[in-house]
Amino acid sequence: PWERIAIGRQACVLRGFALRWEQALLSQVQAMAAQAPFRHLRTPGGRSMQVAMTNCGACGWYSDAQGYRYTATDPLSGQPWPPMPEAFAALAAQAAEAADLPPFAPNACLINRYTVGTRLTLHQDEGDAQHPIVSVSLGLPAVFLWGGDARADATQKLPLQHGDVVVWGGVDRMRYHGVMPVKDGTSPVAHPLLDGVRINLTFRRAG
Ligand code: MD3
Ligand code: FE
Repeated sequence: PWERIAIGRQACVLRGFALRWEQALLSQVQAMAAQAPFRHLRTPGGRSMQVAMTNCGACGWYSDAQGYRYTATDPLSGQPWPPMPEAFAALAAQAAEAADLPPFAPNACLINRYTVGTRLTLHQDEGDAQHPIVSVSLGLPAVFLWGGDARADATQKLPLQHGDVVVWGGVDRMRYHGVMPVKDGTSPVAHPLLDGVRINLTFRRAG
């Protein structure tokens, strides 16, 4: 009961694709946030990010005054990031397959938390374009901004709902993107983790 919508030559939305993993995703994110709490990272320029973040998997995305990088341990605790649950890796691999992209084995999962009013300004993700990116939306809906290869290129607005998955590979991997300020509303599923928030899981191959 999911639907695939092309948004680029090698990018698509899989509407409702994550719903069969919903309960596993919610309970596992809650468990890992108890170990590696959501926090507001600092940009290299010294600003605190609006989106709160944590990670699971062998490599965690991190940013501070020293710059952006992937770390094996959570700098807050000195402990490894929580391991990537089987269900997460399975969802990411099956989403890449559903998007007709090569086999995908993520080793990094960045977990973004947006409260009402939070946005993510237009940016480009670094990284290895050999590997796709799989992104899962949970909780409050959001409007994704989908641009081109240059910051000044026109952007398209793409509404994303609870359970939607977006996959980007190859030629679409370096496109500019962002998230419009999240509007107040109610999550389609009642869960303490989703109270007034949007959660996004972003799977990557790093290192
Ligand atoms: C599009 N997160 O964490 S999905 C990010 O919804 C990020 O939280 C957004 O942008 C969110 O960097 C958007 C992830 C995403 C990642 C890489 C992309 C979207 C992308 C690469 C190309 C195009
Ligand atoms: Fe991004």
